[in-house]
Amino acid sequence: MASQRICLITLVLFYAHFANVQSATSNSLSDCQAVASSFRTTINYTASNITATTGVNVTCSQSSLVCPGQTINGVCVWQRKLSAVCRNASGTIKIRIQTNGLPPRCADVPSGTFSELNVDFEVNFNPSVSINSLNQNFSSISTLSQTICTLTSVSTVPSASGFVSYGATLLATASGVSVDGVMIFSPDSANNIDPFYPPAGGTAESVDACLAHCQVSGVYHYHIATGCQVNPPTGNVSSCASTSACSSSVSSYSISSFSSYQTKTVIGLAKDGHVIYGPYLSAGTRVTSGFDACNGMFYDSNGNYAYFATSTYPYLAGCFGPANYPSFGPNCTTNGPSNYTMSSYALALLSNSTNSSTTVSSSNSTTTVSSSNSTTTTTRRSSSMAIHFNLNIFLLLLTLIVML
Ligand SMILES: *[C@@H]1O[C@H](CO)[C@@H](O)[C@H](O)[C@H]1NC(C)=O
Ligand SMILES: *[C@@H]1O[C@H](CO)[C@@H](O)[C@H](O)[C@H]1NC(C)=O
Ligand SMILES: *[C@@H]1O[C@H](CO)[C@@H](O)[C@H](O)[C@H]1NC(C)=O
Ligand SMILES: *[C@@H]1O[C@H](CO)[C@@H](O)[C@H](O)[C@H]1NC(C)=O
Ligand SMILES: *[C@@H]1O[C@H](CO)[C@@H](O)[C@H](O)[C@H]1NC(C)=O
Ligand SMILES: *[C@@H]1O[C@H](CO)[C@@H](O)[C@H](O)[C@H]1NC(C)=O
Ligand SMILES: *[C@@H]1O[C@H](CO)[C@@H](O)[C@H](O)[C@H]1NC(C)=O
Ligand SMILES: *[C@@H]1O[C@H](CO)[C@@H](O)[C@H](O)[C@H]1NC(C)=O
Ligand SMILES: *[C@@H]1O[C@H](CO)[C@@H](O)[C@H](O)[C@H]1NC(C)=O
Ligand SMILES: *[C@@H]1O[C@H](CO)[C@@H](O)[C@H](O)[C@H]1NC(C)=O
Ligand SMILES: *[C@@H]1O[C@H](CO)[C@@H](O)[C@H](O)[C@H]1NC(C)=O
Ligand SMILES: CC(=O)N[C@H]1CO[C@H](CO)[C@@H](O)[C@@H]1O
Repeated sequence: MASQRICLITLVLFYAHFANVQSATSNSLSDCQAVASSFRTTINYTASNITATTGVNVTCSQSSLVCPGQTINGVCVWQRKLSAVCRNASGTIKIRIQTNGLPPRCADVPSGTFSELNVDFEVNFNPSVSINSLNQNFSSISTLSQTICTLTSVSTVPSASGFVSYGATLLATASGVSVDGVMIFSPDSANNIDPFYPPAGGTAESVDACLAHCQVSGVYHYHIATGCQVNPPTGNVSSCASTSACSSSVSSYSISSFSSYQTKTVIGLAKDGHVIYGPYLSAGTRVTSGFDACNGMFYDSNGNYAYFATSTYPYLAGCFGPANYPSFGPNCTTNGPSNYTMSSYALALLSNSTNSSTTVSSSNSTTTVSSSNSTTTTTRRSSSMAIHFNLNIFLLLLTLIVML
């Protein structure tokens, strides 16, 4: 009986210690490496020049397509080159992505230019952000549309992300890089409208069945998620127009292409250092709400923030968040949300900090998250967690000894 009571007391202490541990964003070196390992890299170091490295050959025997490499006996051969490396820069974990932008599969590019790129940037990995300190706060359809519906608005990355570009390719219209090395662009077409569901008077753009296409200077890119990112098809890739499920609804096709990946799946990294996930938050649970006007979401109680693939415009990342949750949507699409709602995590983070006198741990946790300089605070929290953990192990062992 006594030992049972002690056990109960220990459990209460165990819980209390963990309840006191303040939440922290997952941006340790190993968190970064886990995301980096989702990239289909061809080298595991940072190259001085990614384009000059030896890549991995990709062959495509499809005829009448633009070839970004050389055509040998009617077969197009190119090398894809991709690196994703994490490092600890004096306590701040950074991720460096280098890619030549070429895909690990056939790409149906029927005409125009298809170029090898030299993309190379480094950014703070999953930097801490706060619902109380928004990067975007849209007050009208007009201000929302001016940002989301402008191709080049992703050229500005929040300074707290520490984004630095080292490559030769300009990234003004890129929002990130896909795990297959292909660029992810702003959700907008060259005409600053939804490329798939344009408003009246606009024209939809054509893509291949992997939902990508080249812009005028030959940069192959995505505007919307596709299962091809995580599972490149072998063999030929046709056009979306000639694939009935794709041509009837690009957005449904995008989501259904993840039928074998109905769990939280890294599909890319945004230029602000936040992860881009596929359409699912967890096994079988698709993200259909909870995202903000940028398409980012606070998705756990630690305050982690990431972009998720949605079936509504802006599909991946429309701007760099966190943003607010307006009661209106952008005007450059016929497939946008008409309003936005906070995730339960966002709500909890908000209410806990709004009322600073509510609880000891809650009031100071969000303050720390919002005031950034994150890695120092994260390290401190991690070590305090370790101390609590050790203390709890000790108490558990003590209980076991008493029980024996
Ligand atoms: C990098 O990859 C090579 C093989 O390509 C492997 O031998 C080496 O151990 C890897 N290095 C690291 C640090 O993973
Ligand atoms: C990188 O390598 C490519 C291919 O070898 C070369 O064309 C380019 O000039 C190099 N860039 C730099 C900055 O050295
Ligand atoms: C890659 O393709 C080139 C032709 O573009 C060829 O010379 C080379 O041997 C191939 N490399 C491998 C490893 O297959
Ligand atoms: C791909 O298309 C080419 C013609 O464009 C054809 O010769 C080849 O057999 C096709 N490959 C596959 C795997 O269907
Ligand atoms: C990162 O670097 C800082 C300072 O240089 C150091 O205190 C910390 O232990 C390092 N973290 C890891 C995970 O190596
Ligand atoms: C967003 O802007 C509104 C005014 O339009 C303001 O009331 C609100 O406090 C702002 N929210 C944040 C988190 O900055
Ligand atoms: C959307 O709103 C912006 C800003 O008010 C305006 O400039 C633009 O013309 C509008 N676009 C459409 C398609 O209505
Ligand atoms: C916020 O407070 C509620 C209770 O008021 C608690 O359940 C929740 O875990 C807290 N969230 C965070 C992120 O601390
Ligand atoms: C929010 O949008 C959903 C559909 O996206 C709609 O069903 C709902 O009525 C809207 N709510 C408000 C308050 O406009
Ligand atoms: C804030 O918390 C205090 C004490 O917990 C409570 O008295 C007060 O009503 C709360 N205020 C709001 C706005 O929730
Ligand atoms: C919260 O942090 C502030 C300074 O950041 C400090 O003055 C205050 O005492 C802290 N509150 C608690 C309850 O730890
Ligand atoms: C100690 C430290 O890293 N301080 C930095 C906190 O972040 C600001 C900008 O957000 C930097 O200017 C400080 O150097």
